[in-house]
Amino acid sequence: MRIIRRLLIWGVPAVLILGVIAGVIGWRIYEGARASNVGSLTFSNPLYVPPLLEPASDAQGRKVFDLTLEAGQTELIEGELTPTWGINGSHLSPVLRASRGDEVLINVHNGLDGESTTLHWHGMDLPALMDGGPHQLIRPGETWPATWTINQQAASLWFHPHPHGSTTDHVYRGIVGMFIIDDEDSKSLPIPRQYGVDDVPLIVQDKAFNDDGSLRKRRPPFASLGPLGDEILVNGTHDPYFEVRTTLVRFRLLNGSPARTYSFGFTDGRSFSVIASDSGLLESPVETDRVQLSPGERAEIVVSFTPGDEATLHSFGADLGQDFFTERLNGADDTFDILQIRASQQLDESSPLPEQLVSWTAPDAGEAVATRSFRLSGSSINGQRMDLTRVDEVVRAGSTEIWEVSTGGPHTFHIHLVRFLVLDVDGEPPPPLLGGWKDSVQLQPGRSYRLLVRFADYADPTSPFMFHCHILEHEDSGMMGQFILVDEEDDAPRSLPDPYGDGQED
Ligand SMILES: [Cu+2]
Repeated sequence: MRIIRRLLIWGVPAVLILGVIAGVIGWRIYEGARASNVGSLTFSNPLYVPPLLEPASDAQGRKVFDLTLEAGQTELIEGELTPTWGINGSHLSPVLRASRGDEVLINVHNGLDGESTTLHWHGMDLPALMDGGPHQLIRPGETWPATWTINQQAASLWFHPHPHGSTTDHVYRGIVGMFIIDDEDSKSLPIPRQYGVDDVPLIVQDKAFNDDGSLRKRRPPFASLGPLGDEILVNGTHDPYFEVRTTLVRFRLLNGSPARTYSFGFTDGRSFSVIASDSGLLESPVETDRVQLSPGERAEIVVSFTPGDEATLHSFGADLGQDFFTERLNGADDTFDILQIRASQQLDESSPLPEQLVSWTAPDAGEAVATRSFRLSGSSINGQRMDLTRVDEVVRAGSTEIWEVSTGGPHTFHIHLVRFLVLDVDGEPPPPLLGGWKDSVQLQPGRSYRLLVRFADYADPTSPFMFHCHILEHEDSGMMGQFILVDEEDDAPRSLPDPYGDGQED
């Protein structure tokens, strides 16, 4: 009797628990298999390369770009029409390009029916009122003129909506574009720069689709990062290939996905050179066979080809810094073919990459006038969720600070306006790929990152900049804070107006 009772007391719950564990693992294996493009692509569609938008010029000599946000339908998957959003078209945006010293005027017209949004220039050094964060709301039918002088080194920046609480949705529907900044270095160095030929943007995004072709936010059970698509689009192209005609080709990789981290490399194991990170060229090319990008991060890579060559750009399993099981729940083990690259039988010989690209004198960490600590966990930063009316940090305009960032889970820390250097990770010098200027950094749980942050001289005590997690649903759920730049601490306001508080938004 006693044995039977023990069996019932211990056996039944044990069987139930084992059943749940097996169910979760089975579901993940099923979902994981669905999320693996390996072998399933035939590379049958030519890669779409978004056109460069030619600027007009106004009486003040500004480069004028007119952008219209609009809804439409796009054939993202063969034979299916997907309702999407785009800029000057139904999906994604033309590429914007300007040089250091240019004054730009960008008229952003909101042609979306009944939807307010914003357009944020990610990585741009500019006044807070022009930043396009959640405070610069553009209501349907309105046009927002953003104007500033380009004042930073050559880089691959990007732009996307940033409305309070609905960034994931607006980005996922397709409002994403690349903004290329040139400077004297990028124009004179012997690096590939013929747009669309040997200098090619690759906006990588994962999507999932319903049977009727509409976009679906696919959520594997227990994934904590947000939607993880099972189809990869590159510049909106599914199953893409690209033909190259030169021995060296530069790809500007942007992870424009809501939650997924990619570890890019080639299936034949070939190495390549990373020449730039988020905020511009590295001092020297870094030779590697993998570059990992979390949402919002960019890297420019230069890949070498021989005549008739074929190479497959692939995403291998990513390292989120979590334990084995949690990584799998978050899709870190998913692998994808990204793009097939086909080299012509005759290739134009490119100049070899220079050993040095740019040189800079890193600011001395001793110049930092303040050290601030940020802990990302739950849906908050330092225990506080985003409040549009609260000023979280007051920073002296033109100063340099050290921001110490740590996290309970995998997050990506992005600071508007600035570029920063990673001083150290857990007290150790950063790996070479984190050695350049950045605006976003992937954080691994339990580690501490010290960032040396330079703040531009745009004092405006009434307009905040954001700092936040760039995993979009984390941002939407409140993992974001605000800082203002001031000349004098006394200028700091206690609260800010809430642009969503007039009843037009819900
Ligand atoms: Cu996050």
